[in-house]
Amino acid sequence: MTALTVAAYLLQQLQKSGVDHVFGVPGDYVLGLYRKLAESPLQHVGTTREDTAAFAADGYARCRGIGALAVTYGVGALNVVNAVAGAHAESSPIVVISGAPGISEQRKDPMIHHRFGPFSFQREIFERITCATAVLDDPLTAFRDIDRCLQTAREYSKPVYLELPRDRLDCIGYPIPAPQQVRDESDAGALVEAIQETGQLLDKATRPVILAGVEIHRRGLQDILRQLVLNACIPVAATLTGKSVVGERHPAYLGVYEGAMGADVTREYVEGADLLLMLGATVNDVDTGVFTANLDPQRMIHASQDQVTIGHHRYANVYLSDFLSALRDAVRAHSCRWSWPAALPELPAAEPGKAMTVARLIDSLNAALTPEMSVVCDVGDCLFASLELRVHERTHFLASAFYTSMGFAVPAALGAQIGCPDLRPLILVGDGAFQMTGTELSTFARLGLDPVVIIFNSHGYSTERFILEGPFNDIAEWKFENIGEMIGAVNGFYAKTEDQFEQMLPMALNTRGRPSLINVHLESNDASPAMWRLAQHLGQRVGG
Ligand SMILES: Cc1ncc(C[n+]2csc(CCOP(=O)(O)OP(=O)(O)O)c2C)c(N)n1
Repeated sequence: MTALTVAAYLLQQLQKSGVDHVFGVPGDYVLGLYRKLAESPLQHVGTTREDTAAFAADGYARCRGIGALAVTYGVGALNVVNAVAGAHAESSPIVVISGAPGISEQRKDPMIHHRFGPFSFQREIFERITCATAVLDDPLTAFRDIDRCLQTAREYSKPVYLELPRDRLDCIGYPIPAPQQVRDESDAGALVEAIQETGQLLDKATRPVILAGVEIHRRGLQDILRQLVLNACIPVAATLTGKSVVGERHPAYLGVYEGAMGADVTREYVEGADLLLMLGATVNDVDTGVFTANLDPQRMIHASQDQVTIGHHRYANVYLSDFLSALRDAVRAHSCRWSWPAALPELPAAEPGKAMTVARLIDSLNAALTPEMSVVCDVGDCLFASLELRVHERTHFLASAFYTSMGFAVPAALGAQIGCPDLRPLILVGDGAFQMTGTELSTFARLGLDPVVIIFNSHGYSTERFILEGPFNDIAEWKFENIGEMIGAVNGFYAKTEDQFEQMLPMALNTRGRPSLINVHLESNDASPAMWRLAQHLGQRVGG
């Protein structure tokens, strides 16, 4: 076996684990690695900022199973903290590689640029927002540390951090085998009993419903879920963070359940179930519509990542994947008759001169969506509006729906389109969020990629306005449609009325090889149906 350097091994193992692209901005502490990257089969994708590199790696990971970025010490690494914390909260496995001053440099404790405290600080910060970290300072253990971190990222579907002192890049490492991480097995007895009890309850139930959540996507269980739904003939709703874990145009699909924020029909169906199977669904304020969900724990089977609870019974060490597979195999196959309308209603013709609304915008996008498109959505009312959007296939809806960091969508879509080039991203983003990271469209333009960006331009931070009105929610009005003049070839459009939008959307969709953007002017007092439902439920605006 030929001897490998630490840098060569890192790049080789990244590629073996499924990474073909590394996002990031260079800097002198990481330049050595960038040189090796340029000589390797991996491709570097330069971004305009480090945080957008991390969002891009996150989008890439959600499509491909793992993503990576490489940044310089201090200024670069600290720039990615929010995006990496988001990937941690959202269970997206990204590998953060930071260059660092050499170990021999660090020994003299010098005041060198980008230093912000003891040299150990940076790793300590990342310790708290990743599931494994390593400083590759010792060639004897570096290979083992690399393997441990990559394995852990996959196993837990969370970010990991690798720090590479610049004088260790070319050190020959040692192939000490990593301690085999044995995947935890479900407790066989508990699994059998959990399946038995579930089967008995299902036999008695007359209106069972599945509520599928984000863990189904992160553990790659969509196919098993689909088979379970079809075998058992149980209709299925998704949570917002789990949106698109089941095909949203299938007749078994009930829509997104989000308490008072979700559509009434979905809410009534889910809350009216006599048995609710919560599969991989997390309980948080987003998925419960700010805790307006009304679900009875006594009529619920809740399978989370490593346990199943049925009423007061808790089956510990029963893993979601094992429970789902066993349940799929245990239920009798039926030929199903779904009572739910599969087809979406026809889009009424645009009324010339009629002001565009959020509701109409979503209806128009529903009519235009194809199975070759993914939807990448930012935070703000576009996220709530997306409840009504029906994407074609599973996992084709990406959002920072739980961590809710503004600025996610444009860069995450970059990673998604590079990671899965067969899917063209439709990016939904508010004017505020676009002002944060929208200039990353420049990278799409440079690479000849062609997302379609829809700016929900409600003239400021309307989600915040809904909670508390004030001048702090006003932002500058940008002519987003002219962005191409500055950042490279972008097809820009401005639409204020239904007919203008109807004319421009096909033009945007028909342009390939460069991004298109439609700046959609919305009235400041307009909002998504989900937002109106919540306001109605709460009776009044908080503090408004
Ligand atoms: C990075 C970040 N900063 C602040 C917030 C708080 N926040 C949530 S929504 C929102 C307004 C978003 O404005 P815009 O993108 O225009 O969408 P809109 O609410 O108008 O639909 C803000 C400031 C956040 N979620 N993320």
